[in-house]
Amino acid sequence: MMKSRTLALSLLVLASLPAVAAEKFDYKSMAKQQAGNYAAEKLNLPTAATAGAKVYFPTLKDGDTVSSPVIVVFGLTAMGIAPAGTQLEGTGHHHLLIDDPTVDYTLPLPMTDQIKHFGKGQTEAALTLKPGKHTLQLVFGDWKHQSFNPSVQSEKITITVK
Ligand SMILES: [Cu+2]
Repeated sequence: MMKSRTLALSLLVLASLPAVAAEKFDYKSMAKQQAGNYAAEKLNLPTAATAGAKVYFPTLKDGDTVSSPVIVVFGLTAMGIAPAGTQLEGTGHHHLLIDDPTVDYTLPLPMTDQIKHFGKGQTEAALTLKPGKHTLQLVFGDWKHQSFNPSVQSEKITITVK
């Protein structure tokens, strides 16, 4: 529904442009970009991270004792946030790894109870965790949920939930 409306709108915009304007669209590079995206997705090509990019927990530290729900804030330096599926250079979305799941960094991160995606661009979460020790780690992912190259991930912290 949303898609067809956007399409109709872009067709309308295209139709209302003077004929010369159409020549300003660089179809060749647009096609190249699309082919590149397709290949990146099919081959699981990692996206280059911005130099100095970092994710971290600004409000939690290793060894903290907290109560559930745990408010986890996601810190990010040198890159920006974009919703999942939106390919924009220097951006990505947060993933939170809970209790040390095994992760294959050459593939998109799966969505599991232990691997939470924040694909809407969220920068914090309220986590319901059972009492006891838990580990938390942030992994920043690209538009296709894949870890960057080099990987942008936080240290793994252990917290105790009361
Ligand atoms: Cu994701």
